[in-house]
Amino acid sequence: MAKIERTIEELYADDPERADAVAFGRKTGVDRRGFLGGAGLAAMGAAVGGSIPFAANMPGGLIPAAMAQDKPAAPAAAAPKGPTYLDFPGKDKGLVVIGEKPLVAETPEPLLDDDTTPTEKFFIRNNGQIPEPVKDADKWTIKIDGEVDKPMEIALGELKTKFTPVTQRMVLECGGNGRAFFTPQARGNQWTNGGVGCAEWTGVRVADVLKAAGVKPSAVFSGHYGADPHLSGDSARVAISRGVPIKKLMDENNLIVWQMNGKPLDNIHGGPVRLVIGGWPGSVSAKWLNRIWIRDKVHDGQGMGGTSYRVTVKPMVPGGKPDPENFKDLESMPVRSIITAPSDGTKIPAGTREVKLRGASWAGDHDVKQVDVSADYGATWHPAQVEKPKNKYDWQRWTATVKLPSDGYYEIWTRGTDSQGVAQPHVAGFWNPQGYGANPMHRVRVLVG
Ligand SMILES: Nc1nc2c(c(=O)[nH]1)N[C@H]1C(S)=C(S)[C@@H](COP(=O)(O)O)O[C@H]1N2
Ligand SMILES: [Mo]
Repeated sequence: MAKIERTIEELYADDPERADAVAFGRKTGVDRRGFLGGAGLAAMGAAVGGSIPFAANMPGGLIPAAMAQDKPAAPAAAAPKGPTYLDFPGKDKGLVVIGEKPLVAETPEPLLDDDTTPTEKFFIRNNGQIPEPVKDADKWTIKIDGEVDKPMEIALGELKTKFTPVTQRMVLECGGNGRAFFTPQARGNQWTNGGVGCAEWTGVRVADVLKAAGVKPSAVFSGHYGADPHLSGDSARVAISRGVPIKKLMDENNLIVWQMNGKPLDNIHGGPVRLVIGGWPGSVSAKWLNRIWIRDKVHDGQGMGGTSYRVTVKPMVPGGKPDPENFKDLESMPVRSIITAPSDGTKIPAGTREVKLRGASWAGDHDVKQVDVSADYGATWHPAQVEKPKNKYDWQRWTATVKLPSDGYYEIWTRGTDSQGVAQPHVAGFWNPQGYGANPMHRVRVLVG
């Protein structure tokens, strides 16, 4: 066997076509054999450090490598760059920075193992600058104007006493979560599965406040504004301003929030006050909220229109030129399931024949009907025990046990199915230029023995 110059993972990273050919003995996508065998199997076994009992089921086009990272065959200079971990006051050092300016950091799946995501572990997504924290939170004001009978400017202190506070656990997920799974690479922050968290939010219902303002029949859409300066510092420009149709806005679960996990909302998460709109891209949940503008037409703020937070109407050629007419807003987030324990790359003692799994699953506006797990590349699936959501827009924790026939290298896959019967695909489909809606199954790799 020729000497290995690159790990199979590196090869997949820079030349997936050739990597597949090496591993699966194929030249093009059409005439692939679809089986891992012979020299390919031996090379792969060597790369992962164990035999691969379910190799015959391994589909082409999926990166099988793994623990190969422990022993890079390439010189250090050529080795792939590792993640940059976040160093931010009050934040877990395990968060991974995926953007510096503006600051964006995701939460690796094992850090999402808590039923309720602790604030330290909650992902960060900014589009503009991070504003200075305010001293007197209760004096912060929010303007409600546009298509309402009684436009108002209400102080947070007043909001807290005039309306009834509620506490709910709800998922907040970035619209681009999963973007890194697209091929070719889509434009934007390369989220894997970590642009998500599920916290306990305390605030008042958006609907209660809007009923007090009196929404006019002419109301069509909302436009949300926050106090964060544009990245350029230009005060005429807005960092982000998105909105939702009035029907979605009036969902009683939407909150104007000043507490996260029982503590005053941190500045980095939009404190003193933000919106939390369940099930839809996180970008509609404005941080540092200072205005809800009720509009008589679809909002046209920063981050609306074009290909921003939008998916295709009819599928387009990946990497192709977008037709501006072919896009619609991404609304409900797609179903996703993640394995939060064990973590990817876990080594398990020889002789272990059962692995206990924990995870979470959520599906935008929908409930999760079912979560299945597989340890044989999807040949057989086993149902997980899925908990009920605490309230609408909560995620659902699940547990499962998978049986392994022998020592060796395995991939464990999880697949969520929503209440509409829509399940996660094997690979990210329906490519779009800014990379929304990628929700392929999550896979973790374990080595037994
Ligand atoms: N004012 C303001 N609100 C905002 C943003 C922003 O940049 N500015 N980012 C949005 C996006 S894209 C997401 S995914 C969530 C992230 O919230 P978090 O940083 O608290 O996790 O906030 C949303 N609200
Ligand atoms: Mo986002």
